[in-house]
Amino acid sequence: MDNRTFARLLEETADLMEIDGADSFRIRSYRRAAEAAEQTTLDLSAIAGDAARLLEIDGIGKSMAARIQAIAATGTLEQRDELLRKYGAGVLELLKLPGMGPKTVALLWDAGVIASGDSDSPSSNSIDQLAAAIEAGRLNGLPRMGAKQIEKLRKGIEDYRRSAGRFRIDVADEQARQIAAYLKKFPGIERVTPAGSLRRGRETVGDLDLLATGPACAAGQTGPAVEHVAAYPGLHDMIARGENKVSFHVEQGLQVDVRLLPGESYGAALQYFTGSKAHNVALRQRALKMGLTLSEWALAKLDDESVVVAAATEEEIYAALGMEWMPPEMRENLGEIERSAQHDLPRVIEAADMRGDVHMHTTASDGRSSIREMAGAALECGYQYIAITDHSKNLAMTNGLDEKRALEHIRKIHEVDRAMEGRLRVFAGIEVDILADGALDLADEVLAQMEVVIASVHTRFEQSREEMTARVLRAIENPYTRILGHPTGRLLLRREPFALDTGAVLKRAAELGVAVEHNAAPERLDLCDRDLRLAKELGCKIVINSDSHDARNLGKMGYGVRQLKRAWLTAEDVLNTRDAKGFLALLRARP
Ligand code: DGT
Ligand code: CA
Ligand code: CA
Ligand code: ZN
Repeated sequence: MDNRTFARLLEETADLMEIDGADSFRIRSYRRAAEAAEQTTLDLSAIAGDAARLLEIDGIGKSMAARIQAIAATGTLEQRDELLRKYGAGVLELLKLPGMGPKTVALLWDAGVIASGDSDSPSSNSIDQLAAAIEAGRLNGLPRMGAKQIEKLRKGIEDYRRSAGRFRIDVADEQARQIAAYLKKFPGIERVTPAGSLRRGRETVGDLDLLATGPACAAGQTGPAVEHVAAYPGLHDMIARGENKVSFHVEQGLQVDVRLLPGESYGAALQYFTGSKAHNVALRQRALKMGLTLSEWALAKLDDESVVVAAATEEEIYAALGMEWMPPEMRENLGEIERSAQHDLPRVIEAADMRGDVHMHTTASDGRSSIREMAGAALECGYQYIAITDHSKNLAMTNGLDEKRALEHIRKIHEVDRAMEGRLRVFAGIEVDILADGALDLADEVLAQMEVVIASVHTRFEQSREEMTARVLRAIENPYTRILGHPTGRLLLRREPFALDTGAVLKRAAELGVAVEHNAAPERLDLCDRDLRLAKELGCKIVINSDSHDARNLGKMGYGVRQLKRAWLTAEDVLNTRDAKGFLALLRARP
């Protein structure tokens, strides 16, 4: 069990206790313990047996150490399960709606808007109940439930239902890693590879497709291996169990399809289950024209399917079809099949091409690490430079910098830069807020001293398309703006992009020589793959950044690189694949 699971269970218990009106001091001890579990670098499940070591962690006292031991032993907390039985499993989902905290849930409970379902009711039960109550006007007149709040809830439910059932790429990735590690513990399972949308690097994943191979997966002998899959500790419920395929849900709700395959058809299966469906359909047509048939088992002769042409690796299959192997991110039938057949595929960017990361936050605003810690993490990534870009004062809740603090911060950044003695360049920068009218949040004289000025929208998302477009255009017209940060403001599965004429903004950014960002934080991935294609077509300068708020997050750049691959971008198209000097020169260049 990873620390995040401990943190989640403790946090959920705190939420449920708050709904239940428990003593606020006790609730706070759960939240502090959850925070501690999230922050600590110790592996909680590994040290759970040793109460003394748990007690050394800041924020964990005697009673919380006992709770952590209970979680390690049972995978859950009795307090939490008891409250879930009382309020219904759906209340945890209810808490995911924007503007919905434990206090509001308690209010809805007291008013009889939500009631606990029987134990086998679907988990979305509470959300359905709330939607029905809004529809029937039964929220009107409840305390703190003005028309605006009710409308916000209605919209929140709509968004939630649209994205329900999909999962962020980093969440799916982490699950895939955990399950693969477990599967490989079985002696006859040698290799586990994610396929489907996760392998193609899609920003969200519907279900997880995992392919397993090895001697234990040979045809007719899969019994014990299937047994092992079915015993996965993170399994929540079994969906279907056959000789070659086991489907189940993990506790977080994600569906997992594990397929057990003999080594000789592994390449064919990997190709087939990676998809996309559209890519596979076009590929099969090409095979037919060549007198071949392509299935999840093999590429074979059409007139005699027992004659296998290629099956063991993807490379052999594509080669037998007269094509080059291509990265899974490109397999969406958007021209890659034709280009590959002409041996004219672009060499798309790779994570190893990155030389720097120029958007990250420190403890000066809402980050959790120091400038030095960020620099240390950047060295581990093999980077040559970073830029420290904390928030500006308009974002008060992030402790954003005003002019005075910003100048002081520049000095500290330059200090670290000097201390790195050339091993890493540390640029002074800022993520300056774009105010409601498009003005930047800090004075020109201060911006003029920064090497990297990112301008971003963080407030007033509800503006009309005209207002928002004018606002962003004005911000990029500012001569100090070098990069437009997370241009559409979306939060995957949580907040739609704001209304914006993206085409007009990208076109103007290209004219002005202002770079546009692909923000690689897995909750953003903004610009999306389609807009990235457009940005390239329009001749925009493109930068990709991790937007890390913690030194441990710099590695998440990889999720963004995969979106760039999906957009067919090359290292050449991206500014921060250049060395420090080349990057700065390109960033400053005006057409
Ligand atoms: P997802 O799960 O919605 O994020 O997207 P995928 O692409 O992972 O879709 P999924 O899990 O339904 O199927 C995985 C791959 O298996 C898919 O990319 C292509 C292949 N596949 C599944 N069903 C079919 C089918 O009916 N025809 C073809 N040609 N391929 C299929
Ligand atoms: Ca899938
Ligand atoms: Ca699937
Ligand atoms: Zn931002």
